[in-house]
Amino acid sequence: MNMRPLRFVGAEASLGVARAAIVGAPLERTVSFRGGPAHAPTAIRAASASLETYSHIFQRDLVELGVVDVGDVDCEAPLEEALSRIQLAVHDVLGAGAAPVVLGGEHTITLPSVQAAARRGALQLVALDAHSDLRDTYRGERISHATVLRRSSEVVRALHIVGARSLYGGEVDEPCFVAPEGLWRKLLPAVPIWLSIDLDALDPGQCPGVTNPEPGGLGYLDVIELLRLLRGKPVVGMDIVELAPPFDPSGVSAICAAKLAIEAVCALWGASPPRG
Ligand SMILES: [Mn+2]
Repeated sequence: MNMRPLRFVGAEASLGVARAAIVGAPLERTVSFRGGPAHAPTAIRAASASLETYSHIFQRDLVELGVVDVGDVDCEAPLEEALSRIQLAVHDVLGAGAAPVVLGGEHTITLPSVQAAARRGALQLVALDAHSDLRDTYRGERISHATVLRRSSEVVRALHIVGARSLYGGEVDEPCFVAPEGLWRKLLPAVPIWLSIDLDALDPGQCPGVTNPEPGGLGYLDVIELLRLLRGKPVVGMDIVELAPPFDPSGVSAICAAKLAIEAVCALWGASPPRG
């Protein structure tokens, strides 16, 4: 038989030599508006097949950099257990010397991801998000897509939120909000960075298939500029969350997510020479 599993385009390396690792985290538990993130890792992998592995912008090729697709974390478990499985997967990838690229799933998956990265030392979180996700509790829950940046802020040394335009009103004095062009001034020098891209940070005109669309967002090329800014900085891992395939009938949002993953890997982990 000549079979192959569905995997992210160009992810042909193995863990141990790969510079980055695709990790699916199809968690969908606390979604409040419209569902679908459980199907996102599969949709993003399928969409990636339509894309080139070469980044014309960053002049790197995913295949040459070495990327592995380790599959999906089994999230069919009570929330706490699912989160610890995600944390373990991210921890294992980091331990293997690769940068995790976690495909959510709802935004809640950022918490176990940064917890895994913070086990290795100080960390700062750069989150692209339309929503502040800074509530202390939401619908009685302390851990939820609407509280994930509050919980994550308790784990990291600094939190920087770019693209927020949906706030509940209690967080306006928080120092974490930053304009895209101001991020470089806010970053703590030499402190490792986790990058979280909630796709709703993008304008719904360019990435409509998300759980909670919010008008007035970043353009795709704004996100590319942020990747350019983060290039050469100590980014240790990233996630891309909140794609809702049922609300992405054209598939363009899944392609946007897959393309951002390719550009991010080429930008963030393509600067140094390949691993020997
Ligand atoms: Mn979010």
